Amino acid sequence: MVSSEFSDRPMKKLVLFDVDGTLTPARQMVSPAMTKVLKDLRKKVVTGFVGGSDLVKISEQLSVDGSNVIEDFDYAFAENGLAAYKMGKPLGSQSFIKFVGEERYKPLVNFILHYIADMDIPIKRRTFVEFRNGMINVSPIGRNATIAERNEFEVYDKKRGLRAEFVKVLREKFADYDLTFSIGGQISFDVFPRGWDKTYALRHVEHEGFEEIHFFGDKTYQGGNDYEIFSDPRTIGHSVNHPDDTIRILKKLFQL
Ligand code: M1P
Repeated sequence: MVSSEFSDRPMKKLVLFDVDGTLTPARQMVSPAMTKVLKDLRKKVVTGFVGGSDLVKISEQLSVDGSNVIEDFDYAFAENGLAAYKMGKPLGSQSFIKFVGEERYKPLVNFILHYIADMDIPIKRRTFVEFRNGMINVSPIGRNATIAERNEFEVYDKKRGLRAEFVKVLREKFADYDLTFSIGGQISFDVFPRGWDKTYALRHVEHEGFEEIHFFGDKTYQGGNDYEIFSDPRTIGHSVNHPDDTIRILKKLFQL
């Protein structure tokens, strides 16, 4: 039985969304067209987002006129669901540093910073390692890059495979750490314990009795950070190339 909190929804279905590239262009604001479709959708089904970013960044992108994103969706999953909310209330969070331990974290972060220092790339900004609750995020150019700088880096990296090589080196060097290295965005990659990918969010919803759990994402290919949840047998996966694709599929699927 689906929770009585959702008794006003005619369809006992849950629809989950990745954020960057699915609900918004990468690290940009949600459009009025998407906001309207999401509002209409929420009258019919239960909705949620599952972003790789932390809640602060997701809020910057999805909040409309100062609204609170953890209330705009029924479920809010930041950092792959390692920070989770239902109907605006926290469901729990996970700690990366507790899992890894300070003693093992230090050699990892030292190696990463040395590696970045030796990288010969056109520009470097700041915050090369962002320490989050459930993961760390590593960016060779730095998280302070502007939108134009991140677009340029993405193109540069596509030609040279800098992040892919970086990740390969880390996977080999820290093989005994049981970590996943996941390239989910334009300028960085996420590092978290194995199993703490976006399927982590499903732990919070799989026993809620939904008839179907849909997931929309853009990085659904192997190695992308939507791959695991997209291909999980508990979800019906939809692969999109742009937020406009998401709108088109939602309108058709749920007669909006
Ligand atoms: O949501 C996808 C990714 O978005 C950001 O990536 P980038 O800054 O590289 O575009 C990051 O917040 C990353 O953690 C996240 O997975």
